[in-house]
Amino acid sequence: MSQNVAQKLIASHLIEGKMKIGEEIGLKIDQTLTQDATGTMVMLELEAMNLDEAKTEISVQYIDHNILQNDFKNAEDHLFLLSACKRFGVWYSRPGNGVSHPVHMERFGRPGKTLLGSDSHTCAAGSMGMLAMGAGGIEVAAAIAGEPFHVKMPQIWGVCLTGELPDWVSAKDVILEMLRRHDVAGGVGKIIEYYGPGLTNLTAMDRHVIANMGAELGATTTVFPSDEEVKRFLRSQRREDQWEEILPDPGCHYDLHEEINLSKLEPLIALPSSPGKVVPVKKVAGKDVFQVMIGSSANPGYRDFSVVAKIMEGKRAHPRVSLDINPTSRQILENLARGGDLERLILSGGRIHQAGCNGCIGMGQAPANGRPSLRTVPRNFPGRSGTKEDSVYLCSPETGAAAALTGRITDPRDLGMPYPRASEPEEILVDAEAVIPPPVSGVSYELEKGSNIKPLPLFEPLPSSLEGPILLKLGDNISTDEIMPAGSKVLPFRSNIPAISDFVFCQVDETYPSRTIPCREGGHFIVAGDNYGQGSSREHAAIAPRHLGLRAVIVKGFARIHRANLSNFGIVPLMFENPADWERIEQGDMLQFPSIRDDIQKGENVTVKNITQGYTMSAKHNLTSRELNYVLEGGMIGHYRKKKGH
Ligand code: MIC
Repeated sequence: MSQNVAQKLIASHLIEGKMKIGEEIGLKIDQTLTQDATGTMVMLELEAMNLDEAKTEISVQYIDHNILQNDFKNAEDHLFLLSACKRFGVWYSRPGNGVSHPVHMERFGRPGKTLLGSDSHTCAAGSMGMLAMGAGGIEVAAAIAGEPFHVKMPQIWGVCLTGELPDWVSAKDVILEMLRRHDVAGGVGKIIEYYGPGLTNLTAMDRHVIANMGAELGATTTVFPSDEEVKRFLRSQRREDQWEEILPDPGCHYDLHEEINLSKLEPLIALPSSPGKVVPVKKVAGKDVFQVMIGSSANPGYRDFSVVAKIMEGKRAHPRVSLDINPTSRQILENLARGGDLERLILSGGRIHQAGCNGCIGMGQAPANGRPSLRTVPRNFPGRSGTKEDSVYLCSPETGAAAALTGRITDPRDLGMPYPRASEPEEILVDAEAVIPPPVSGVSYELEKGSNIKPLPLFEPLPSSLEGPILLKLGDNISTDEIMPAGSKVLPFRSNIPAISDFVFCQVDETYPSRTIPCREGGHFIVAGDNYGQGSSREHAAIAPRHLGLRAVIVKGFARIHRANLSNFGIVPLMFENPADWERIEQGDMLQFPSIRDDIQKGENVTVKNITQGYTMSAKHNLTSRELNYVLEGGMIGHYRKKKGH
């Protein structure tokens, strides 16, 4: 039977279940990726699992998020991660090497392989014909330990690209167009597969831009075929021998269809504060701009910096604009230096930062309150920049450069200059030594735990009944940046759950952590609307609230990774049987779940009594038998240790 690329990748890694839409499947994982902000927990989880050595083909630990070293914490965490890499047989990408996603593509990405990463943008590697997915840290830990990764079989959404991108329009505008059409939940339960004649002029790094922000659509992942362009990319990285052709079979079937005529696209921009609020740049042109940030995993390529350098060449950034340049990999920085673009960026007033995520997650570069900041990053959830009242727009490097020059939001086509079409040089410098391989196996290494590393919390099993108050009632599309903020102040506590818990929901309601004090033992609840927990893979958005006594969340709908994180740490993920119940339930209401354990164990809907308002309602859980065990046993670690007899 003819198959599309996604089906081929799934079929070749299927070890549990059937490829029936909505049914749980178990996939063999070949490669893993962890970054420092999620990796410390992953390594503690591997320790708790008693792992001796990684069972994957390749596992890589990147240091890219926590790279501002305000005090000892981040530096100590990095040393811990280095020791863990030696202990578990994992590659170590040191600080300054760059963002995990482009570096992984340069050094390790391989068509036909599966990649699981503790970062929601792991899907970027779909650009090279991989099945690459983001997941919570503990699922990545399990994959490193050789366990399959479980996910519901998604629908495959074929997006046919035709035509060719016009001048001043680039890959970012393609994914912004998808977000304009489908908004932030449009990809939930789907794999997006791009195909068609329009692919010819999209480089592997352009495809990375599009695949990366599939996460913003909520998609399980995005895949591109592994074609001649992927071969060229691997050749440029001196890894052509790792290329394998993977194309959709002629006449293959897609569950859903879409077409984008690239020739018809125009420069687009996402307004504050959602990646889904996309409009043409010309609609908001003229607004004053105070910061332009170039870089991040959403626009990581050599081209993305080079085009800005060429637009800015011989000119200076507008006096009120801070032009922040965040190179995404050491290798790209080396090549920009060799080709002269780095000099052009410096001369145009650019502020050159180290290679890494930096301001994308508020690790520095926070903008002024309410002052528009145009960024080529993937997301602009409220407060994510580190400034509570921020005003962040998402755009292409071309649109960013135009604003840097004029000081206003500007359609780059109005710059009145020829389009400086930038591309990667044929021969690039390849920095194959930057990532440190694991030592030969057989030697045992100690974990170096600095004082910032606190023990992994273990939670008790679910009791037969629960009673407590609703401490928060929230609306639709609550992001994990709102649940568990990032930023330079909070991120250093990623390996210290008691300390990071003080920041839970601080963007939304600063009183939440203190209001949990009387109900940490007995438990409390949160209700919310649709697409709850969109955005990142950070399991801290589940572990920290659980530490504060959160026992169940009732929503209209969940984002995939966050829902899994909740059950992985023993929080019951529930959905209103009747979504209209969200309207009448109030913050402060006392809820009782008289038989929650029994209801879940029997696979039945959960009975919820609203004691304050005097009514009873029903909530669905849709837990698979695997997830059900995690919830009953207080989380995945408890279950894993029981299974292994620890
Ligand atoms: C993000 O872009 O939100 C992050 C920071 O990379 C997260 C990971 C994290 O919170 O550590 C992600 O995308 O998963």
